[in-house]
Amino acid sequence: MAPIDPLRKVERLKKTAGTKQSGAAQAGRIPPGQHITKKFPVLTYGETPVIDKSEFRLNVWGLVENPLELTWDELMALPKRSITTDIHCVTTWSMLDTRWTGIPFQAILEKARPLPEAKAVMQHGYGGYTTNLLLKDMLDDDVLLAYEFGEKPLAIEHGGPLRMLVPKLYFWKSTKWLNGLEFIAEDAPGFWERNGYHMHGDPWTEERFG
Ligand SMILES: Nc1nc2c(c(=O)[nH]1)N[C@H]1C(S)=C(S)[C@@H](COP(=O)(O)O)O[C@H]1N2
Ligand SMILES: [Mo]
Repeated sequence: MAPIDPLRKVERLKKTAGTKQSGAAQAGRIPPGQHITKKFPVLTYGETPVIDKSEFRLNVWGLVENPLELTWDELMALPKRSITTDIHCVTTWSMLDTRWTGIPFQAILEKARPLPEAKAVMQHGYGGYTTNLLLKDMLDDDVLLAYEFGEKPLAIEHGGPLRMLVPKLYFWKSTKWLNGLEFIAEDAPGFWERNGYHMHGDPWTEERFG
């Protein structure tokens, strides 16, 4: 499959965003310009990395008191949490009542202890994907390092073994194949943000493009 040119993709999305209608029954749960999908689409830019759990590492670094390099087993020893939530992709699909299990981001914060000057987090994925978030947007208790979807191990195409999940923002803010969390002093653009996507990405105010 030919790689998608990110800028062309953004131009195409700008034309189609907001053109699909949502069912009245679900009004209030579907952000403007979104429609419901039942089948979980796969959206990946580039190759799908295959990560063996024995090789897996999660690195946490930058403005933290205690940088971490966690193996899969060390990660699994942390507290876990299951949630049911809605997810919203900037390409206009939303999925309601998705079921996830993972480690609360809060548990990572407790171990790594960010310094007061840490204002933003750059998520990193195997393969080089990055996306930026303000730390204050990651403090909700539904922000997970997710490893199960629908009570099953997270499928590789959806980011298995581990992905970020930040349900309240567009889904590009949830890095698949997560392997790094970098705490930084100022917000800085990640991959899609450098290619035209919004720095923040709130679906309710349609922060699609920057
Ligand atoms: N590592 C990585 N994470 C990623 C992406 C990607 O290409 N690589 N795509 C993002 C985008 S644009 C979306 S919409 C969601 C898609 O997740 P899904 O494939 O599980 O639906 O993952 C996000 N996280
Ligand atoms: Mo996306």
